[in-house]
Amino acid sequence: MQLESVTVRRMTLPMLTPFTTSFGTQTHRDLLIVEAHSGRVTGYGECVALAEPLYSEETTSTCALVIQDYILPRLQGLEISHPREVSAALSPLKRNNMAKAAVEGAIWDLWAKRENQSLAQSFGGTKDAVEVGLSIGIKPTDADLIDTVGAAVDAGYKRIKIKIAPGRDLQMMRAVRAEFPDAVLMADANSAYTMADLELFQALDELDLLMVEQPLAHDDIVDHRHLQAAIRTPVCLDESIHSAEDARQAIELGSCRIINIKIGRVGGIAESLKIEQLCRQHGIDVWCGGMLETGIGRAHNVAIASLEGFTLPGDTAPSARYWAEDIIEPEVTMDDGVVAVPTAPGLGFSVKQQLLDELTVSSFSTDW
Ligand code: OSB
Ligand code: MG
Repeated sequence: MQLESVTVRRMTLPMLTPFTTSFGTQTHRDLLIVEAHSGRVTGYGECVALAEPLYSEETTSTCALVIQDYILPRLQGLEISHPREVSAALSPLKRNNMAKAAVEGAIWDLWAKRENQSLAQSFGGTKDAVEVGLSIGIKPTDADLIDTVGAAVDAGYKRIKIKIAPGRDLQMMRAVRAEFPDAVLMADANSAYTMADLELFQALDELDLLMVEQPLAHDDIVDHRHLQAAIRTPVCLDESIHSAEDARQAIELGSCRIINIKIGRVGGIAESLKIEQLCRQHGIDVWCGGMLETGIGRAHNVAIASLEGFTLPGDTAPSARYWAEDIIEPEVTMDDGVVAVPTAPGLGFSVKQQLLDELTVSSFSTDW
């Protein structure tokens, strides 16, 4: 297969409710959708970078530039017999993982459709449904948070993640635990703390959390090792893991017991598969993270979460939670805390092309 053309669209979607983490508040999602065309088939990918470099160094604008100037030229005329070859062709380009993953994801969807396989099937996903957790942003008051957690428990989510930040941590988590003694709870710090906060994490041990996600710096695995050695709660790494090599080093050091895989953060599906395999070999639990995606990115996430090594519920809540109207149909539904893995070819959804056109504020295409 050769790519005949690729189109990249930029759009801004207002979020139904603002989402606050230790690094800031998202009220809108500024994102890219990649369409890869070959033989009258279209594959879709989503770029998960945020508008500002607050989660990682990439942004929507840097990704658009890198895709246009560096990624697409390397794919022109390339004979692709398997989508795994895309990450190999892009490997000379350092990092820019979210830009790479957006394009690789579109090509993977395209290839799966042409092979008449579901995306999950195309890389060996075995589950027919995946367990779903919810990620709850920082709320103005504990009462607001408790209401939101209560609604999530009632809705059947299998695991509830609560964002923490300095000043909104121990007391707040104690209040939630007191209200929901049996809930499966975890906290995500988005790299807001240092080892000077060790006592805080030791105190969190009392709350029987499933894990604490990315407590320390976004680029650290050494201090995380010291922290993990000093607390009972499993440490999960998110921001710190960009590749299977990073995962290997973190596992070897003992920096975490759990890894959150985000396809965008690690540069694509091929790299995600390597990390899943490595974690399976080492008994490290894995789950699929989220980046406030539309239905397109979410469908990629559900497909990857269907792999055996994804042992814990992921942030794969139906994207209707974030958007007034999603760009895919039919709408994803969650029953008893699980979402079905689509079996139709590729992503298994159709994209609302007219809505996509309406939402597009700018776009570029290859001139091959
Ligand atoms: O750390 O997992 C994170 C959203 C944006 C940036 C980072 C993170 C998140 C989430 C969202 O937690 C989870 C979701 O997409 O539902
Ligand atoms: Mg996280």
